[in-house]
Amino acid sequence: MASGAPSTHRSPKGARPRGAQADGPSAPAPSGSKGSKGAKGAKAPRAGEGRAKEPRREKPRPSKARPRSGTIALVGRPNVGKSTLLNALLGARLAITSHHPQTTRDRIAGILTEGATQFVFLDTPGVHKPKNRLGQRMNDLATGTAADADVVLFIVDVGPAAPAEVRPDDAEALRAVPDDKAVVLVLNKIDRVPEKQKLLDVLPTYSAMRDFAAVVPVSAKKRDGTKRLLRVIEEHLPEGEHPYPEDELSDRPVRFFVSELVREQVLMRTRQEVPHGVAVTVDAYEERKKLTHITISVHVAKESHKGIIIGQGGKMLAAIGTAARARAERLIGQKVHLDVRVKTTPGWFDDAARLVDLGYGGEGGKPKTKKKRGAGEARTDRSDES
Ligand SMILES: Nc1nc2c(ncn2[C@@H]2O[C@H](COP(=O)(O)OP(=O)(O)OP(=O)(O)O)[C@@H](O)[C@H]2O)c(=O)[nH]1
Ligand SMILES: [Mg+2]
Repeated sequence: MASGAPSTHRSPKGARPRGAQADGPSAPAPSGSKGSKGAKGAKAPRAGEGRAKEPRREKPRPSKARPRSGTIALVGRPNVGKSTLLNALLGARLAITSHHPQTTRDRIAGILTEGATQFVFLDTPGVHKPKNRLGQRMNDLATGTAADADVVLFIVDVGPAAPAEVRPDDAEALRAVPDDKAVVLVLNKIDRVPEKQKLLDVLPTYSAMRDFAAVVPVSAKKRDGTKRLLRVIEEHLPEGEHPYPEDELSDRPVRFFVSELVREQVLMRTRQEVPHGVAVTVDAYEERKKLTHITISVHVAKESHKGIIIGQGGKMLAAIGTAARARAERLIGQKVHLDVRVKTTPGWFDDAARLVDLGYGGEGGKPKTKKKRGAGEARTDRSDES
């Protein structure tokens, strides 16, 4: 089942949620092209409403601190909780999560600005043994994101029995992280470890693999340990101007998140090979005064899967549409008319051209690079303005 990541009202770039509700997805937004065919409007979500204004810092820091900014890749094998952690760190339900492995298929930037520091988190697909072109692209995105980032959070799942040995697939995923990176080992799902003492036993196991910059135990689901993790990351971020406005939550457009909300409903409601064979595109996106009209296609890899998604008498498709629409309305802050169609696109995940059509081409959402301050270049803080 899709897990309930922490939710807030920060919304993707450009989306200004009105009437923020307690469990609404937040809206951010990066650059990707997924589902963009024929879609108009729908910029990326922004922070700025609701929780975005809540104080997040544990202790106040000097306002004249030099600006820091950097990219932080969340990397690990599938299902360890990368996307749940992204949402917890942002305080916003940005990325979809589910108990199915390979839920995340793209790089998704989540931006958090706290005082002088801007964190640009990059959620990535889980590193796994690829079975098709889509899987290979997902791995490439994870590896490429780790290679380009300033800091890597390498996430492992330690619940319910803290492991005495490193899982081979964790070790394999860690090989995707270049040696010269500052890597923070994040031990996730500690809420599932009844004997916390066992976590200490895990340390030598993982430390033998690599010289980690720090080891931080967290529960992404309970948002336990995330503040400490932010402070640890901050120490490793370089000085530099913030590449994004401070209220921006992501660089993906709202329509990307709408397509993900529909895919999340499919993940929640279907099993076995069906969720893995589904792609979602936005065919039309039209903002009107009081209503946003969105036309979505759910692409299935096999004709037999079409019937499963539609369900008896169309019940399944109706349920998917109703639930996704409710979330989309919270995201956009406006009434939404959501038209969901199902199409069979055989073997799309192994077809290079179809992958591009379905939004899985290129490099995914590539984060902006920060403007680094050169020697002698003016600072932009208040002391220079006076
Ligand atoms: N108990 C517990 N469950 C968690 C925690 N973090 C994540 N989960 C659950 O683990 C499952 C996978 O979470 P995701 O965030 O989708 O994992 P992921 O690493 O992004 O997975 P992929 O996108 O498939 O690579 C979901 O069912 C989450 O609810 C945690 O701290 N504690
Ligand atoms: Mg994920």
